[in-house]
Amino acid sequence: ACGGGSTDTGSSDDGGDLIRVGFSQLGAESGWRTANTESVKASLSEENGFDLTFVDAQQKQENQIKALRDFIAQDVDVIAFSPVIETGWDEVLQEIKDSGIPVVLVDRTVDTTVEDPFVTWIGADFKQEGTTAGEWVAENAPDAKIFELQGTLGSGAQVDREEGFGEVVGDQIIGKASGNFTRAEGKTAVEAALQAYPEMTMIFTHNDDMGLGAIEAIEAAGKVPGEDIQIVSIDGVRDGLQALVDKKFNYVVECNPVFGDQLAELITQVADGADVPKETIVIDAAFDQTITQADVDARLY
Ligand code: GYE
Repeated sequence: ACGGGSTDTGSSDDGGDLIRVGFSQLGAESGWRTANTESVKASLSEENGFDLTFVDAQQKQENQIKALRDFIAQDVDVIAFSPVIETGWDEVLQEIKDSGIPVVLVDRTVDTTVEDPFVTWIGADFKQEGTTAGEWVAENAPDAKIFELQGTLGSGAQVDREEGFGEVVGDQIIGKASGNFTRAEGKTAVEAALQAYPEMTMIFTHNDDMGLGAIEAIEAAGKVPGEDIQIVSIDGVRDGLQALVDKKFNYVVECNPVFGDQLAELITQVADGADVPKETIVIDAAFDQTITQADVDARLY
């Protein structure tokens, strides 16, 4: 193996009845992603009837495209992937289509000219997540001056969360920048934003990890996160909900990454050539500071 990305494969030729799946995960950028990867690997296990080739693209589209081409060469039964951004897939999706291998799209979405590029998609309603966050702000902080910490630019999660939020409270936004869904880049973006927008009273972050980076930047600047600068976030990973209990986050819209079992079921049906719904929306909740430590401790991820 070469060219970036780590591969781990349990494949062998004696896997007679196993469903051979190539899964291109976009990276390991966040707590959400780690939980999602664990869930996918646990569900697509050999015990459950799968021969999984899992490749982590380290947030690079070129690594994903290479992995997808490898899956075609291996002639797997089903290709599953979480696209890092929405565009740039036309060529490889056409190649997959020509190979006849069915595609299951996971988590993020694609924007492509290829017709019927995938059999089915499973993921969350990102736009609704942004809307839910916006509605909390409209109700609880209608005067807040908001800096928006965007996820990876051009990703479905960034585009749709921004749209949903902006439709509700767009006129309160004073600035935006991307933190690429990571804690480190979220921190850097907020350090710069604290200089550029001293009037800021709230950060809307597209994921918890960037929000946790924001906390570090805010505290380093001598301000109090959750008070001087409120934080509204998306995901609901354990560290994010802990920040809510600690009153450093103010509101968190959940995005549930634990859908490996549903994915396994879909892949099985697709491999059998059975009819499947075009999309499966994973159900999300939302939490405010009334959440308890016991709720956080009971969390699976
Ligand atoms: O919110 C973020 C991750 O695509 C839903 O990607 C996913 C997002 C998730 O990096 O933490």
